[in-house]
Amino acid sequence: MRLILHHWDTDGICSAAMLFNKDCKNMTPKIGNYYLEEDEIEKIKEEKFDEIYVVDLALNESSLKEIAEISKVKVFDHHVSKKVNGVEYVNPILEGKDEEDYPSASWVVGEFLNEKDNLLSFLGAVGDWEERIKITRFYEKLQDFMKKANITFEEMHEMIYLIDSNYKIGDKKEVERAVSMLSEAEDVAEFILNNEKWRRNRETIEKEIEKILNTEGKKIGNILIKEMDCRYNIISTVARRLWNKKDYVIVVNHGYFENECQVYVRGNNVLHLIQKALEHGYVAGGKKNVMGAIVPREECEEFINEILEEIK
Ligand SMILES: [Mn+2]
Repeated sequence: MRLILHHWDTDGICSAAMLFNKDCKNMTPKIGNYYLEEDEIEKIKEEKFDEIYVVDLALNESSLKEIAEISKVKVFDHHVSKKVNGVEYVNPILEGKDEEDYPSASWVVGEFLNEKDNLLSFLGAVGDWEERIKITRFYEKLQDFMKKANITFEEMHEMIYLIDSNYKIGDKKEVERAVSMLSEAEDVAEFILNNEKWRRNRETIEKEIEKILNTEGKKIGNILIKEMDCRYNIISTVARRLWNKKDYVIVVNHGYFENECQVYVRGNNVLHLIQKALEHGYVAGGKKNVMGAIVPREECEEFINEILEEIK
């Protein structure tokens, strides 16, 4: 039996669905965690898997080391990460390939399985890049596919929103179920677009986001600060919608974790902020335009002040 450990977003779910068969089980970490908790490791130990695939998941080094001691581990990914000894990697980015040629884990998996011409493989890429995929050289491939499959970009986008509604609403079980369902669906597009449960999720989330966008934020110079108290994992969506693509926006959610705050910053270059968060020992990550960090409640205010000092 093989375990597929995957990210909870569209790319993670689609990549896992492509790799899934009847000899697999799949699992996502607790949503929001980029590591495995003690009981999750125990569970993996008990099941005595022959092999573990880690898919589109930037798992922290110590979790990866722990599961590598339990079983053979193969990582399918497109994130930059530090290699762990004894783990096998299918990650062209680590071999120096360009992210425009490997925009998602699903595309990496598609190449591995020789199934690139697959809706799931493209969905992962659109999920990770959204509109920005249009300014990459990958877009030509996507356009060819959409034309052949008779699917519009808006429909692709809609599918992503529906798949992602599961993690945003915090339904880990449904995230996990989605993998086998997508892998077994006869018409994947139809299955996603007509999924009643996912559509209801989407409405709930959309209402919540609207509510947050309509509350007043705080402005310090050009920096917008928005605080929220929401039990859904929608902070990245809120931050993206608030960002005007030139100034900084800081979003803090007090309501998702019990003892920590989620902190998101969007700006033209926030790499130095990721570095800062990591120096504090926080679970943090991101890309050039976005930083996400999980900050202990009592350190949150101070960390925000530190960010402000850094960027204003
Ligand atoms: Mn991804």
